Amino acid sequence: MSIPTVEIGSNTTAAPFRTHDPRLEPIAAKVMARERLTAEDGLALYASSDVLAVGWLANHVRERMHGLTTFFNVNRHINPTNVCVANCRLCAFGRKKGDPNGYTMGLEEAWTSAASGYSEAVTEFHIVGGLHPDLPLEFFLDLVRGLKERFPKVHVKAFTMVEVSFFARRAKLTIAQTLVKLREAGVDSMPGGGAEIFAPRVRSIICDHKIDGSEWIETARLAHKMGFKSNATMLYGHIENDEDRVDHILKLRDLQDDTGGFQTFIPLAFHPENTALAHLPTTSGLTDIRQIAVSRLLLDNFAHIKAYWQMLTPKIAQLALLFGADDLDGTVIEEKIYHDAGATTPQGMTRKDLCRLITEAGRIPVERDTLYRPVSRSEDSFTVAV
Ligand code: V47
Repeated sequence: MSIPTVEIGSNTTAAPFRTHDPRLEPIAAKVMARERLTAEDGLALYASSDVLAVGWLANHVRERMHGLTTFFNVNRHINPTNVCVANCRLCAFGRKKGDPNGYTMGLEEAWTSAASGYSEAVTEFHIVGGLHPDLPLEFFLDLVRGLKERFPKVHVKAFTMVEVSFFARRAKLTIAQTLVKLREAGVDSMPGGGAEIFAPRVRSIICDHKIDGSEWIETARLAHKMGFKSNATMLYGHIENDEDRVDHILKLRDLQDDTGGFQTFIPLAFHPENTALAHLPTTSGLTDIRQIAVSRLLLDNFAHIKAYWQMLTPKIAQLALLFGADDLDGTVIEEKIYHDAGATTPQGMTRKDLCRLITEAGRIPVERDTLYRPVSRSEDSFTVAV
């Protein structure tokens, strides 16, 4: 089959498409014609022995959308508490109330930690934590209000759909009322966590205490309809199969067709250490790279695919930039969720480190804010192009 080459400067898909897997040929034709892929196509991409060809196609789409541009941001994670009523088998971070290894920050402590540990001006606070049985919604509203008072220019990306739903239940409010309060306090957008895998068979084993997949989707739908942007994740590499992954991704694609509220998709590789699933192996580099590529190809209505370096390792995240990813996430600072589950990556990276990874991959680094607007810097301050 002869497929036209891509004509974008020095982009890496300038070589013609070739595959030894005949099942990829009709998929390649659809990709070149910008046609939507089906669930069957997704399964064929997972099953293909030609992972380089799958990557070629994903990179073609990535370069068609973004050229060589590769995004990163300067952010700081804040995890106000690890105390959690859920007892998810996938998690090494959560602790029961009363556990000596549990912690809960006071408000002053959270505000101080937001400012500490890094000299470069952050553009984003990424805030997620455990489902604490006693902390009222008002605590989280005060936390965000205090951050906004102290750091008015910093975007607050806070609370997963699971946390929003938990806050609502505890406060005896509807999800909509809770979202209004969060917005009034200063929440600007939401991270993509808690989605895990929507398939009930898998969800009931890895995180049976969390809201189910349809509640996650309906909470995200409402948040988008109320004007919030959010991200979406998928946890892979545990007990799910290819059908579960395709189902998860296509459910997100359907929701995106309806709301357009998702900014980026982040496939998260399961880290088994210190979890109740510690007997499972970690994912391989090829599984990670293929997952990035399949995500790029199926999610034709998502602008961005993020290779979260903290989870993938900087080395695999860098390779992912040639397999469909256009974003590395950020400086992060003080990652806890993966490090409790055995991650050996550094806790944070500088802008310089991130730019080097991107440039070495033949890509062009662009610092973005949470809403993907370019950021320009001088000394320790920044401006966002609007
Ligand atoms: O929802 C928990 C995952 C997520 C483990 O929106 C685990 O920009 C692997 O959602 N092994 C939280 N994964 C992290 C998250 C995220 C990260 C970076 C950027 C964004 C964004 C969102 O971490 C959880 C869960 O899926 N997780 N435990 C574990 N043992």
